Amino acid sequence: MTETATSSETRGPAVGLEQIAEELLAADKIVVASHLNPDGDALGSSRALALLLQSIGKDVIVYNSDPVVPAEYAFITPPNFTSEVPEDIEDRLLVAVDCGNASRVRSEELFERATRILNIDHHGDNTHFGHLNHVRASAACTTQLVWELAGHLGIDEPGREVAIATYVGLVTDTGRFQYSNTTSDAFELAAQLVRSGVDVHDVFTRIFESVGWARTKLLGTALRSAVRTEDGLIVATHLTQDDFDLLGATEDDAEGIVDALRSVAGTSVALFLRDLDPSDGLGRKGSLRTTREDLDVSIIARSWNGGGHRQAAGFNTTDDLETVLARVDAAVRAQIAAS
Ligand SMILES: [Mn+2]
Repeated sequence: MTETATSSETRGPAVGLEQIAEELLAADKIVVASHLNPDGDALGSSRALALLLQSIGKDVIVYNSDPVVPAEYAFITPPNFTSEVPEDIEDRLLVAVDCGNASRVRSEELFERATRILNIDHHGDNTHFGHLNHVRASAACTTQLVWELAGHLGIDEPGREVAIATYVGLVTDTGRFQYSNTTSDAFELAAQLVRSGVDVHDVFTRIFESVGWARTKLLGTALRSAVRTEDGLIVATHLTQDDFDLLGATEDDAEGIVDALRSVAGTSVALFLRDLDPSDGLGRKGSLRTTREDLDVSIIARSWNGGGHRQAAGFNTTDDLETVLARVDAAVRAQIAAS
């Protein structure tokens, strides 16, 4: 197995949320950062944390290397949202949310210039890149941790806006309360959030019932060109830059495709590869999903220096579909043989 970044990136200890709160309370200026191609949990936890900190008088900036919030998440755009590294970054406490490793933020400058880093996350393979790290793999989403943090910050009533942002992270990271991370805690949190004013149907309509035409057609293209191994164990597809250009689709429009592949009967692992905007210089992006408890696709993603959860992981590569599929196929069968 390829060595992970864990040992080289580890900066500090694992701590409880009280210690995270203590540092936040002592800071005047803070920058909250999350991962590129932000999802509901990245944006939800960025927004929830920023609103909480603002409510206790902190000067907060929210950083993301992606300057555009996906349309379905526009309603939870974090306050003071920017893709520029703050000029006064040295004076700001950096808090990374929902990032398994520092490179997920995709700003070397941010991490090089920041003098103090806190890390709040729920990815099991988190590298503990913060000076203080609160990583809880049992949490369904990072917003769950931020919601809990509110109490440690002395905020008993986080309010409706924080509840909505928290709920978005919860409903998206649990696959609408269907993935295996949907514990009784997840439902208890949902109940609390509804009591705090979340309109579940309104959130559903905004996120899941507002699918753009380009996205719908892109899913069609992905399904038409899908392939699978002879025994159906692995289903895979690849979208080229041309596929995106023809439909005027963006990377955000690719969300949900890998889940459609995974839902095919008999599939253990779904693989989705797509070309990224050439100006990004990142080659292709791969996503892996498994429905099996005995498989860990994050290990496979790490062989391309990617990462994620046991059941959902991603990586960047310049390899083509055939090469990627061959490596995934071999790794999956080796894991099955060993289990
Ligand atoms: Mn998450």
